Amino acid sequence: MSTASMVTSLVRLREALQSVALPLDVPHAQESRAIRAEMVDQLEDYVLPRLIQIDAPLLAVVGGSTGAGKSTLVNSVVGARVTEPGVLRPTTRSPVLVHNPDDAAWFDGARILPHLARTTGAATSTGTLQLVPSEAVPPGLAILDAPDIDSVEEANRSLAAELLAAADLWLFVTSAARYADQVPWDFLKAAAERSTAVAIVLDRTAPEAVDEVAGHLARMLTSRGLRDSPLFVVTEGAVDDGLLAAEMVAEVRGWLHALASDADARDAVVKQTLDGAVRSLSHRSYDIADASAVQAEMVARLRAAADDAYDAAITAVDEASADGTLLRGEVLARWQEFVGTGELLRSLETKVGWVRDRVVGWFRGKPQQVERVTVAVESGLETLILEHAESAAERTQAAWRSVKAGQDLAEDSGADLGRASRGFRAEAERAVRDWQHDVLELVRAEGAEKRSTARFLAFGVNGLSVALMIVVFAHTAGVTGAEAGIAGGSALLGQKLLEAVFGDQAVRTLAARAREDLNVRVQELFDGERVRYLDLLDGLGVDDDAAERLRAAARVVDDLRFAEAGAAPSGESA
Ligand SMILES: Nc1nc2c(ncn2[C@@H]2O[C@H](COP(=O)(O)OP(=O)(O)OP(=O)(O)O)[C@@H](O)[C@H]2O)c(=O)[nH]1
Ligand SMILES: [Mg+2]
Repeated sequence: MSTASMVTSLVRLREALQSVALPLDVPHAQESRAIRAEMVDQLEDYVLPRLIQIDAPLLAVVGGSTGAGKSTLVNSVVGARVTEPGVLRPTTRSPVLVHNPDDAAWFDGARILPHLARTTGAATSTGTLQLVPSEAVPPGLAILDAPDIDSVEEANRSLAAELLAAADLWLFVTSAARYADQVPWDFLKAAAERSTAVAIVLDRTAPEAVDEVAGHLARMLTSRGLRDSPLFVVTEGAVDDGLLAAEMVAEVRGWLHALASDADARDAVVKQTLDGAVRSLSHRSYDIADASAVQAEMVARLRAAADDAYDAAITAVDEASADGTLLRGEVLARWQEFVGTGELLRSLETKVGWVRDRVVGWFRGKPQQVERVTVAVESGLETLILEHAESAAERTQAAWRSVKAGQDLAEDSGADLGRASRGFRAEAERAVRDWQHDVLELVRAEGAEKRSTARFLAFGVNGLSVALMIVVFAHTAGVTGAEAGIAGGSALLGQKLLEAVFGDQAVRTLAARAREDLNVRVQELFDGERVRYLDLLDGLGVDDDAAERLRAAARVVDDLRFAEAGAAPSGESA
């Protein structure tokens, strides 16, 4: 294998893993986050440093249940009191790494376990790694005494897991009393799945129980895929100043020393663990990619809920502002007050000259009535917009609350997302007034060339503007025909009035433009509301492409693994 390309591909895999955002509490998200963190740690703690420096000493991590005798075993194997055993459980909190003084350079830097601060004195914190140089450890081998894996202390447990993930070799210590416990077997199962090199030490076992216990343990190892792991027995013996008699640990010690001195055997152990770790990282990457896709789907679903609600609100206001809905109540009453019911209409249908005379005088006297129509239109439109803003917020919130991820997101935002936003009423008022101003300007511009005409002057910009608004409100209602009723009749009157001044083609264009202006303003208003939800989703940093990037990165790793397997078959296929 080209180490350089494998390193590159694993660095990319790590980046792809880190760029996956898993913020939403969809099912299994918690688990996926933990796995991802573990994977990134393993890449940094072990896989990358090991690949880059394949000659580094073999690191044997001594792990197992509390009180199994790990620290005592390490001292006994080394032949010196390098780590503190104890009566109080758990004893070992800060990991102790014993190495030959010549190998110091491999460990005092941040090559492996970069998150742990190095210390050479006794340490009691889980955040430090105590380094102990000792001539009693052969060059090429380092032994790490880890905290217990089944600790009552969470920090101990997770540190133990991280240390085991950084091991070339697990020296798994168990005792006659503890060997059937669940936690150690969960760890051993993970080791078997990853093909991590493991040796088991059955510790603290009474000589008369050795046959029975060791036999049972060996069967358990076989049935759990660890048949090839060496099993050592250390019988319960007298502990003198933290050490067991040398001959009691001679077998373990001999095996470790042989490994240290045999470069091929050592390489085989390192390769087994490293290949297994890489394989498992690539497998788990596909699971994380799936988890990432689930996040993206949830974001899309929540986004669609907001979009559906606000698109529906925009459509509803658009329709209601053109289908005659607004030509009721106050608007209709004020408009009729302004134009009268039938009289003006009849006037408009008769001779033009007569119209001018009648109408001119008639409008001149009604400036306050124009203003009242304007006010009624303003409040009618505002009410319509506000109602739909409220219902869109309610609808979005209800949809978000129907899934836990959405509910959490809404709650964590601290905003009242089930209602229109606080400043919305004022914004809607401003938008409606701005629209009315637009309409006025439209009419003014259209009338610019006709300004001199008596009719334009007579009706005035204000009167013609409200007429145009009324025409807009009946745009799709059909202003003629019996079904249009009073509202239709009133709108028809507005239309006739405008046509008398501008001509019918111009009125159609003006109405279409006024309606379009209103739609744009309504759309902007609702987009401003919708963005409250979209901003929350965008803030999550969930990227649609993250899953595919991660899969692609894992495929590159797989391709390199397969290429290597093809070049030098190792028996391992997937
Ligand atoms: N008699 C006897 N006592 C032992 C033996 N191994 C360990 N002990 C004692 O058991 C206690 C715990 O041993 P440790 O070596 O500290 O156990 P540990 O696995 O490192 O424990 P933690 O660091 O808490 O996970 C100590 O009091 C040891 O002296 C043994 O083989 N025989
Ligand atoms: Mg200990």
